[in-house]
Amino acid sequence: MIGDPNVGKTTICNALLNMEFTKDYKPTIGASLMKIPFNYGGKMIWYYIWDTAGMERYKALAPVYYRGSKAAIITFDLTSRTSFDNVVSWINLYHENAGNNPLLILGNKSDLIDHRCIDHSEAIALADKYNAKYVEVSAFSKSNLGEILSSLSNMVDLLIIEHNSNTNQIKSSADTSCC
Ligand SMILES: Nc1nc2c(ncn2[C@@H]2O[C@H](COP(=O)(O)OP(=O)(O)OP(=O)(O)O)[C@@H](O)[C@H]2O)c(=O)[nH]1
Ligand SMILES: [Mg+2]
Repeated sequence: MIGDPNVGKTTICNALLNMEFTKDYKPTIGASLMKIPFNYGGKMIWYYIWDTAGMERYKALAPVYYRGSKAAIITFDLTSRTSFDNVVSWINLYHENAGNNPLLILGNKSDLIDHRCIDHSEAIALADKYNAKYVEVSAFSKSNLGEILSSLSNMVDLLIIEHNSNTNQIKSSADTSCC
């Protein structure tokens, strides 16, 4: 999870964990690992998401979290033109360190309708340019949050460990039929 400071990365992760929305802004220091459950066609799977800091002073640490990742979620604030303009530099930084993995771009704070300055078509045009998926969300109103984890499940090959009494079977989502 990457993007400018204050765009709502931590709040989105907390909302995915059904935690209460808080108005206070507490910048993330370094990064924290979020383990988020998801019902994938009747099976419970876990996403391990690094919620990274947006503040410039922590940028040097970023590659540590990008390497070994399967996809990037790049978040901007729909009420901040600067955070939208910086999406490209976050994409470049990610690609330099993690290669050509899938990208999911989130436009957050869709509840702040009167303050919005990025329209849907502009965000879609950017996503198309980088072959990314775009989803508009609000961590406050919980709008579209379900789209985040379901989009990721279509973008990455999930590692599914099935537990039964005799053995743990490991499958990838590419050879698992679900739904
Ligand atoms: N209205 C509204 N406010 C939001 C939303 N999501 C987050 N916020 C607010 O935005 C501020 C920043 O949220 P954070 O989640 O801490 O931002 P962050 O991207 O993690 O910031 P860094 O950790 O510094 O990179 C907080 O005051 C949140 O309450 C949203 O969907 N709507
Ligand atoms: Mg944060």
